[in-house]
Amino acid sequence: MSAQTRSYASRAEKANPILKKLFGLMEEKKTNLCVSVDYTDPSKILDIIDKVGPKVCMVKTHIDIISFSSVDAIRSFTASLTALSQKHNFLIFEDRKFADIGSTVQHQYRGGVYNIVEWAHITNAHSFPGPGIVTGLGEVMLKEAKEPRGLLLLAEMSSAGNLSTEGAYRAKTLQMARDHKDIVCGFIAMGNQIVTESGDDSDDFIFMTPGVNLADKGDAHGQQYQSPEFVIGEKKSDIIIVGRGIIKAEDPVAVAEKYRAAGWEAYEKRTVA
Ligand code: 5BU
Repeated sequence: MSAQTRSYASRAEKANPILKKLFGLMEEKKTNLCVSVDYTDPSKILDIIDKVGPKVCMVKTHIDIISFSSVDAIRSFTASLTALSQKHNFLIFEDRKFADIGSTVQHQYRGGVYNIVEWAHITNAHSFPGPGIVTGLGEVMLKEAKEPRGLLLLAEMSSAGNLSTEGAYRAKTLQMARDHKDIVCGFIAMGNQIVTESGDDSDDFIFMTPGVNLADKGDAHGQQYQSPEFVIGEKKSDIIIVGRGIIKAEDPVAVAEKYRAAGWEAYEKRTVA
């Protein structure tokens, strides 16, 4: 049976620690929704997360777009975010998109002013620097993090004209993931085909898809939107990532519930066991 007709709960059984935790809380909270809270005001971010927290399995951040007044303010924000993730039982995904040689990304991941490895359960990286980016980040994850961490590789992007469809890019990205399953827990991709087209180990990975919106088709800069039904039901992704569809809505909590319900219904329809 292909992975994406299996329940999240059954996939949790043999999963690594971070996916076990994620699949478990998704099933418990009945949500495959990740909200992307792309505000720049830190208090606004924490406020909306406290409200939509019960409806999501994951909160996605761009820590470097937030207007912090000091390094202490960063510390206080990440501490509050961690407290909210415990209160509402969701994972934190810093959408950092690392893209340098292994040695440099190690510093970017653990150091600077953001200390991402300390508070983000999941982060992501481009594959174009080659396997060194995975082993570099992996060393920090496995040797320095106090709790399980996971890395997503960007196999595909949602923006028009992106280069991930060129040549062997996807196949090489997939190979990097297969070679490092203790580090790479999944992909940013438009669906699960990037794995299923060349093997039956899609079960070992989670697939997360940005570019999801119920009202719009895109934006002025090439973003392309699909529906939760299409992404989860047709493309067999596991998690929908929704930003402006929720955070710009008049009633973000009510709209988050709509996305949660749509994503979950599509999951239940495709699930056999
Ligand atoms: P939106 O408001 O739902 O369009 O926001 C989408 C978010 O997902 C935003 O934070 C992007 O940086 C992020 N994203 C994306 O849109 N497309 C991609 O391929 C990747 C990330 Br990777």
